[in-house]
Amino acid sequence: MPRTIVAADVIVTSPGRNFVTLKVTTSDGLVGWGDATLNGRELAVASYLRDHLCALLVGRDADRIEDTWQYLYRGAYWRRGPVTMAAIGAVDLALWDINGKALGVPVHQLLGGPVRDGVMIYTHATGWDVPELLEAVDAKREQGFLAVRAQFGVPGLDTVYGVSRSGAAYEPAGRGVGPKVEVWETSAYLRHAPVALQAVRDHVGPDLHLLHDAHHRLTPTEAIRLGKSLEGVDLFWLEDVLPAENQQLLRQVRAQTHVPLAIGEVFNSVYDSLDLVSERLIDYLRVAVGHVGGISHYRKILAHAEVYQVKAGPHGPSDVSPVSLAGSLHVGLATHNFAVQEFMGYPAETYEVFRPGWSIRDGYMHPGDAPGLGVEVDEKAAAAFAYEPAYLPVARNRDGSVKDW
Ligand code: CS2
Ligand code: MG
Repeated sequence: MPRTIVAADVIVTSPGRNFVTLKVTTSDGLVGWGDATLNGRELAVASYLRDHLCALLVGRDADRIEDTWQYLYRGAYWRRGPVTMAAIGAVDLALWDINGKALGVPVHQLLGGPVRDGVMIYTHATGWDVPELLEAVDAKREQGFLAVRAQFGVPGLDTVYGVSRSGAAYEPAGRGVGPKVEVWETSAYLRHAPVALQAVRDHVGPDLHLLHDAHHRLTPTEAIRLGKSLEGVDLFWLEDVLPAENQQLLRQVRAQTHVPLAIGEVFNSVYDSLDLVSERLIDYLRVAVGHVGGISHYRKILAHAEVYQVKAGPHGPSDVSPVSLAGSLHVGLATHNFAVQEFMGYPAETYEVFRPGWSIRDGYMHPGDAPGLGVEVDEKAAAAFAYEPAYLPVARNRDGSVKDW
């Protein structure tokens, strides 16, 4: 008897931040969960699912995960793009969840079983000035993290994305209609970044893995200068030095600095990383499982990267929901070229809605052995958190022109 999809429903909820979740129900009473969250553009994906995909799912065989992926991707005429791929990703995650539950095994077992005991995670440490930053890094080390991303304020600027002046936690998207505007000056950043990061390295010694994110803001010349100025810091990676579509220009950066490079959190299919990977212009690929069409497409992206010794280091801020994060951990546990998972953590309310089965020990994360993805969603709790518009900030240069994200 085929296991048929009888319902596909979209849940939009805001426990601490906005999430879009897909619930797929089968004829034998199984429920699979998928994440369709696209930070700051959530309702576009909710509509893609509600208005276009959900009706196509009803009546399909839930066990035909790959065929459903091909049907939604190749059959749509309009391919790729963040909205489309996040919607397909939610369906795919939900079907892998159902398949694991049907067979009584965790998703990592469906992918061939563990190749490691746990997935190393990195978290964020931010401080407006250097002493605050060192304190924040120390706090993360005390919690057992082996890898930490350090972000800091820049002298002369009032605000820097992701760095609060009070030391409080940040959310990538601020609530309210319309983005906040931040003023940015690259020259001030380029002067200060090596000072702040060298101070962290001197403070922590050689063992801690240190990462830094430049948020797509530099030109190739600026990226080369930054890379060279950080070579003595021994970074695990330098992230997003150029806007992600400037791929051919990355060759110049690569030729002139040996700092390891990571890119790809805004990518949505294998076609975005084909050249970067096959020319080995990056060391780490940042694609997130939910944003690239789910596990089915993600594992192909990683298989391509494996050939070129490029490793996965996926995006994992709070806007990647616990459902996607669990999917990423299952893939990470079962995939050889998986280096590190970003784990920013979530606001406390998020855990009132999402109940993940993962665990964290000594800087490593394990998705757990519950059947499927191992995350349950409390729909009643979700209903209590109404959607609120929220946007990532927009940066402008001193002359008022818009800065690259
Ligand atoms: C960041 C994120 O986690 C990261 O590496 O770049 O803060 C990112 O800006 C947001 O998640 C975008 O949605
Ligand atoms: Mg980033």
